[in-house]
Amino acid sequence: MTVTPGVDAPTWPEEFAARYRAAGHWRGETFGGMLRERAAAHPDRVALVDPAPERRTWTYGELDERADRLAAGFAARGIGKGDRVVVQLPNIGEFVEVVFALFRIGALPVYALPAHRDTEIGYFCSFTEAVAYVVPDVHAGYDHRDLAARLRKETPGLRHVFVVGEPGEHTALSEVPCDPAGPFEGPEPHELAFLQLSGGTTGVPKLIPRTHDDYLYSLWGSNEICGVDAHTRFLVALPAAHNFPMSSPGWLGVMYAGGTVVLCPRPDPATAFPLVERERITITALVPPLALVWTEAGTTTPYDLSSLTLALVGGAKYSEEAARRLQPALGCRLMQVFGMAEGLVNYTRLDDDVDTVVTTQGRPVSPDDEIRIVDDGGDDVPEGEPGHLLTRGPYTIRGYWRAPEHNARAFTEDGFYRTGDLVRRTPTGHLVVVGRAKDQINRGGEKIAPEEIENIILAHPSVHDVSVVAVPDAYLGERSLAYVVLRTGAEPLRPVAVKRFVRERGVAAHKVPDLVEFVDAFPQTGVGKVSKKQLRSTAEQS
Ligand code: OOB
Repeated sequence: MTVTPGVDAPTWPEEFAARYRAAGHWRGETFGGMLRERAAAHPDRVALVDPAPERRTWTYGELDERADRLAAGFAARGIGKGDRVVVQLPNIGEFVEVVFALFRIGALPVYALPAHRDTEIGYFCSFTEAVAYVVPDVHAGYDHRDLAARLRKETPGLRHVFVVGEPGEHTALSEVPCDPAGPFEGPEPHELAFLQLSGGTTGVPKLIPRTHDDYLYSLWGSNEICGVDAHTRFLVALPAAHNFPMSSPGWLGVMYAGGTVVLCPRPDPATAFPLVERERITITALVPPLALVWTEAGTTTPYDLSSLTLALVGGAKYSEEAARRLQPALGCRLMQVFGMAEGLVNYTRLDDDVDTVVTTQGRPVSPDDEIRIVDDGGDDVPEGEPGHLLTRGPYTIRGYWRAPEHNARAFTEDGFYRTGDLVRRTPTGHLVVVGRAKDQINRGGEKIAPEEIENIILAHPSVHDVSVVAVPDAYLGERSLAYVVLRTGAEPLRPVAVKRFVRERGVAAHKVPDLVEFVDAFPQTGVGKVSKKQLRSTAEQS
């Protein structure tokens, strides 16, 4: 089950790799090595704070040692370089320990989100041929051990389930660490570090292979732009497994700089604001709906938020009006972030004027991020005009994990990633996101591939056809609406029954359609395909 570079995960042609190394973007570091170096330089500095239920802290020295011991324990159980391990942990200290232990071995974490259920986790385990799955015992009222037990029956290759907390029939993570027998061979900087999830537009989520070299560049590049240093105290309010709070600059960026990462169990102001005060948080990352809630709460909060210097907002379109209100309410700077787990990240800059910060989604991290804005035929549009965003660069993947057919569509022949976003560029080089060409719903930063939900609903015996589209929503930006055509003669269904059907199939709660409407037929395009464009405009008007 080794990973074959260029086959499992397309990689950069050698001439590009050489250029990125020569430019100093790829520094030849690995995540395991990075932690080792920080621990050697300042072993007693606090790397990580997990505030709940009782406050725990890990210094860089402790984290380094714990990662070594856990890595040794994983290795003793047969987990080796290149093996895939699905990690589904909430914002707790063990998440960081586990991923650094895997980095050390060169095993690849597959970052599942806490909200994922049987369908998604089953797919990640089988598609990546994962050898292990790491879970909490119970999180947010859900028993992950039961899911793991169901999964093990169906997935013979899944040899281990490690549980943080009470293990039940599985293995307690706390039993795994042991004395290292010797140093690991470990990964090379150009090799894969992990598989990240794509927002997706297809029936099953695509996996994003990121290397040590490329991801580390996105971290330190982001650190320079955001002013992250050893004094930074970063609050991880969003799920730690998501690319935005992980790397833009995220908890990994802050650790790269030797700063302190504080894990927040829930992102609401009632949980987060006391932590901002107590832990003297300087930076955090929010999606637009959360930024709205923080802005509202910030104006009247009794908590002292004065340590906060910067709020990064991204993941979905942030309205200018909401953006203008953030700074006065929270008393900190705003930076907009337009990024993607596939790579490219854009930031507004600390020296941009307010109008630029509130009306654009920033400009790329790297001088070697290549941006093309093209029309439907693939030709460059005149400067300033909107078009499809294509990108290529030192931290943007050249293809998804084991998906050659999809890659042929999602990337141009010369390696540009088709982002599916519609943008225009201002004279200062900032991008403004004006829309989306890809079939995706952006529900407050959480991405939903309509096709994935359509496939589930189609399995209902009363359903003849279904089309899932986005509808505008004042708070989330978008919500999902399932238009359903029932089979002739089928028992009438109620919307709630469709929602229940999707939920019972075992998918993340945010993918259950917010609205369900029954129709007799779908509008069609000239070639007889369902016209989602027309469905969306019907939805907007209703
Ligand atoms: C981030 O990553 P993903 O992979 O969950 O989603 C990427 C997509 C983009 O292609 C775009 O459609 C949308 O999310 N998006 C935005 C946006 N930021 C992301 N749309 C409008 N305005 C923005 N500011 O969402 C992500 C990854 C790293 C950093 C930040 C966000």
